[in-house]
Amino acid sequence: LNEIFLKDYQAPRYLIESTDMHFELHEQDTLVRTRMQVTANVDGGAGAAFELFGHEDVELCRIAINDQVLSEKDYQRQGEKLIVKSVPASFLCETLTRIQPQDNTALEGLYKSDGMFCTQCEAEGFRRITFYPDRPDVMSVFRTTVEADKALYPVLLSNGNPVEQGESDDGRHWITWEDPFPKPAYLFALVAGDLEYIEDSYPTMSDRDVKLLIYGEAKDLDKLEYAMASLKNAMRWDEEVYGREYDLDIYMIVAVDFFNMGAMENKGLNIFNTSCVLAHPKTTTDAGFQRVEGVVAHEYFHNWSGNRVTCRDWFQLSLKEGFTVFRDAEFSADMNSRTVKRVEDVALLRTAQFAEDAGPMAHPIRPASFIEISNFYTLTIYEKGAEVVRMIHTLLGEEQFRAGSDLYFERHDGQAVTTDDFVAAMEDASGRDLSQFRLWYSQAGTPELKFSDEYDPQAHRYVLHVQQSCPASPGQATKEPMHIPLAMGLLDQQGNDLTLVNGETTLVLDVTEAEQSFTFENIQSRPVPSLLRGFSAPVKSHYPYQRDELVFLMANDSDGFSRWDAAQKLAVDIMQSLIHDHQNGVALTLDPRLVDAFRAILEDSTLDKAMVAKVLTLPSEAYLSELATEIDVDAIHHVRNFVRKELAQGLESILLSVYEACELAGEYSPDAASIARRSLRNLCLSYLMATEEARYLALAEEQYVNADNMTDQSAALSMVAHSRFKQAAHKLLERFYKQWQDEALVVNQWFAIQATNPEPGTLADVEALMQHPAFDMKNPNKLRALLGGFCGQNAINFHMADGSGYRFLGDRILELNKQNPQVASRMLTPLTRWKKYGEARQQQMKAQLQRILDSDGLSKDVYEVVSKSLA
Ligand code: HT7
Ligand code: ZN
Repeated sequence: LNEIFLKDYQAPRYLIESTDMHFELHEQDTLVRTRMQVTANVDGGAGAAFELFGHEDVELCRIAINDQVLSEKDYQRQGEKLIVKSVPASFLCETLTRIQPQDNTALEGLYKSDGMFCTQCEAEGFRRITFYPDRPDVMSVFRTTVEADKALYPVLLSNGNPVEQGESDDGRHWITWEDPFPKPAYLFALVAGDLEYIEDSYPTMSDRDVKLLIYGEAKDLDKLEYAMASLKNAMRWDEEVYGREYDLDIYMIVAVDFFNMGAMENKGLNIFNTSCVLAHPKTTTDAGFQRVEGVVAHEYFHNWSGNRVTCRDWFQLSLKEGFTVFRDAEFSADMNSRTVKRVEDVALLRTAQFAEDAGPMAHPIRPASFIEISNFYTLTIYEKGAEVVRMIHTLLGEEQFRAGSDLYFERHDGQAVTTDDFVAAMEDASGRDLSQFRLWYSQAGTPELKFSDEYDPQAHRYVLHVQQSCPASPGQATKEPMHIPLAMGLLDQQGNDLTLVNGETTLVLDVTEAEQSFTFENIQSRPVPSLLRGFSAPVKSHYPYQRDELVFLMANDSDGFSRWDAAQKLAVDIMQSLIHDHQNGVALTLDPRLVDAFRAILEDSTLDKAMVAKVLTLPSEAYLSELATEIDVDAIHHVRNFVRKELAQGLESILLSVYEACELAGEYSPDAASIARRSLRNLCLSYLMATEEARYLALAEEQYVNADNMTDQSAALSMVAHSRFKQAAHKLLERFYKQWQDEALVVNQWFAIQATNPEPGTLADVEALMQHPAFDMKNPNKLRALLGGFCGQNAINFHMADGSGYRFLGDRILELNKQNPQVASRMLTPLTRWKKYGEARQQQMKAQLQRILDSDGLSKDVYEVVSKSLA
């Protein structure tokens, strides 16, 4: 299968000045007429062949150049390419294609979700609609007419502004939309359905009124307000923080139930997975509310970082995604608690992105090659990409970063550019040399920093030594030293920050060499270093902390993130020793320092409750697995449960009193303070449930019954469902389903809670649930809940020693491969990490990968992941 390389990039030979489309939507055959006004690119297009892309499922009924219908001898088909050999320097190209959206289960291109037509064109979905130069550096204005049956599809939408409409006697109607901003085809969108909407307006900074419309099914109309409020907050924030104003007169969001990812930033017409837009206290958890706020903002921010300035080619994906994730993270930090947001993002990065960086699909944030671009919508491109932008922000400071961003938008508005252009704008605006920093874009793998230090009491001198390295990754055996911004401080014996330079207590050191030392003078006693404050770089850091020093940092570090990190390090250190003990048959005893440190935090009522909940949450099994050289699934699970139970028994009375103290009166609100109370309260309850005492089962049941919101209800349900109280679990799960069977997103939570049950027998439950009438193999949200929950978030069951979890996933991938290749290849991830398991598991995991590789008709998506993970 074809591998595509960044080094082979060539500018397009022809550009499209304007595109006029006509969609005739039908229940069986949909007809698409496309008229493109084409001109040779200044870079020497004239005389060259004209290249279009079209998927094999698209039937080409007609193609004409300047009214001359082409016959098959006038063009060549090479895979997805259609090459017209001879064209003039400027011409009109017209095509007519026939497609079957109703049979499109891949959910790329034009498809149907619950009876409504919708599109997903990023990255290469447009070629499943029509033949077109479907590449992001070909930008065109679009005029789109959508025509359909009026009764079935009263709402007809596309990008831009509606300009004309009409209807015919046969019950059909049409609307024409015009988008004045040139855009690549991946930002094209169309929706047709029986939809209702809520409406609002937003006065921009230059006092233009923008009409805001959020569309959904009638039954979901009461769940759209939070997305609307989030949208308006995002619009205001982008004006205030980046000086970016919205450009069209109308901004639309449509909620659809069948969607491969979270949402899509199509110009003026975002299409959202219902899971990222619908929010109501009764059906949505606090995490769900925050996700809606974050994703709505993310898609909105793309209007500048993605749409006005887009990517030259798909190797530059992180140009828009890394920058936009950085922007949405800062927005969420400003709307809620900054430290909590940072902790959540770092936990995700260190657990899942670091694992990706160490796995067979590891790639730099600007990959050098790919077989299927859909496989590169990864945590590396998004989350590590955002960390790279954050590092530039750290190096330049707020003001110069803003100057760099202004210059980037001004220089490249309306263009398709590269990550290098982004870095160049940051350099030019700040005068800072980022040449070594650019290695972050080309080198894969997680760099490691190894620290040591020495203190000279006579000279009052402290020296911090640092060595950097980066492990080999596919195709990159050796790495050059990177430019790593290291934010750090020093604490004196009393726990106060030392003033280091210019009154600063936190310095950003430039780590640029393989080995480097930093000297600090006038240090009166041996300090405790606080390293990588705020997680200033996406690296692993190793300093030989004593447990007492970590307890000290937990209590005293002035950086909230670092206090949490110290707690994580302490818990990791303790759990890693216990795992070792367990493996060697040594009886387990918990270091009392962990219990004492946790008690001190629970007793301090002045602390931010959200942070207390974060600090008291033990590192996940997934994080412990990422840190392990060889993953011992059973030992990790056993030890984490042991520590939870010991903590719960040691802290029982304070846990109960904090649980009671955190009860909230009054109406549900998703504000930061209320979310904090609920999260701490539910954390306390989960510890209490870990004692396995019946009185806490009763408490969880009481919470379930009294809950007026989904956060408390589903937290209680999952604690009971994952407990050894089988009967109670069964009863509550039934009751929950009965109550919520008509709410698809809540039923998905019900699937996920059952799929992640760590108790034995879950595989059989999951197999049974796949036959449940509410399950639908074609719906990605349901697949993610049930299959994703079991294979990706239930290690103890997925990795059962008899290999049944692996066989189950292998079977499902083979089923999904044709039906939805993008989802199939994502679901494969847990099998690809076989190298970190013991020999027996490795063999079984590889056998499943091989079985998939040997099967006929593999999609590019699945083929790329399976073949690379077996290489
Ligand atoms: N830019 C969007 C990407 C996306 C996507 C990619 C592949 C297949 C389906 C997809 N749906 C959306 C999402 C975003 O980052 O905003
Ligand atoms: Zn994005």
